[in-house]
Amino acid sequence: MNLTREDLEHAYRTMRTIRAFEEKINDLVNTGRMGGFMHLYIGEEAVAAGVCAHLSDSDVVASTHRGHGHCIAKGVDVTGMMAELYGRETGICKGKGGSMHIADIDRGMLGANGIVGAGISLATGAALTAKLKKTGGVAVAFFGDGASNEGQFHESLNLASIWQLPVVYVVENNGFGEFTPTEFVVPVKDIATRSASYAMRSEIADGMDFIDVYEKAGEAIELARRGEGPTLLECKTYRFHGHFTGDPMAYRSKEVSEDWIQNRDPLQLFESRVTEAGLVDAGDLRSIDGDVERMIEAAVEAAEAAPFPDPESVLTDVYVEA
Ligand SMILES: Cc1ncc(C[n+]2csc(CCOP(=O)(O)OP(=O)(O)O)c2C)c(N)n1
Repeated sequence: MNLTREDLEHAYRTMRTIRAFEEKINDLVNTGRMGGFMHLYIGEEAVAAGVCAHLSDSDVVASTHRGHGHCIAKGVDVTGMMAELYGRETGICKGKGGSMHIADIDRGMLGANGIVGAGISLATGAALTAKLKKTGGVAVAFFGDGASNEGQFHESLNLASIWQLPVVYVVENNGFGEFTPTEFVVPVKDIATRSASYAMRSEIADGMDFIDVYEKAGEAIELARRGEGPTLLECKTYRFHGHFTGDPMAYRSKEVSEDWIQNRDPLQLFESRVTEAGLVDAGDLRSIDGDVERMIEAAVEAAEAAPFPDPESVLTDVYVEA
């Protein structure tokens, strides 16, 4: 493992920020302080953190409806994200996008996306751009197991393989598509095996283990950067909350969920591993927890104090201006 203490602390800060940001918005939605509903990424933090640790602002990421974790790991400003969820003018998309449309081109975040599978072809197009312009950049598509049944997945993998594009497809297999267990709708045990149809390299990572994701994503991203083509990286993971805030989760066993939450929490696994190996002190992790908590509280305060966008601005920043 070639991670320094600084890298490990950065990884923990990323995962803790995702967790704290989403625990806060879950609370805000449930108590009526924030509108709408959210798709929470809690439980899957090690995937976004492990992959994005290898990317810079000139690499791009295309996300999903469950996109807060990808945005935070890619460096999108948390205060701007919070204001965006509140629909305020100070939001990262001026309050007009909301949870499923957070984007920040300066950070290489092409956007969360309400259309299942759509980010896969966006990342493929971005990888083609990087290849043609010889930027040395890599594109990453995050998507779920359900999205791997979409035509966009199959068409994109085919083109990426034919053209040897610098792209990594990260399938976050969390065991469910909405309220349907993956095995009801996906006939293969490992989604990674779908890459064989496109003569593409694949890899399976334990999506609850930051280090495993970090190492496997690192190899895939390095190969893509060197012009050696795409990879389909399947990360086996689990979402601790429902499909969206308010989902009663009648479709899944409480015992199984509890087992994942108690025994496979990516933050707890990370902490045990790095503290037992003497790589990071538990006290330093607690101090990160405190920093993150204060940052999230300040973000909520700033968002609630900010104005809503001027109705006059409704036709700006859209594709077709009046
Ligand atoms: C094209 C399209 N079809 C259906 C939906 C409705 N929908 C929203 S999320 C979702 C499930 C997606 O499952 P998966 O890709 O496994 O992602 P997860 O929610 O598990 O992260 C569906 C079917 C949609 N938003 N877009």
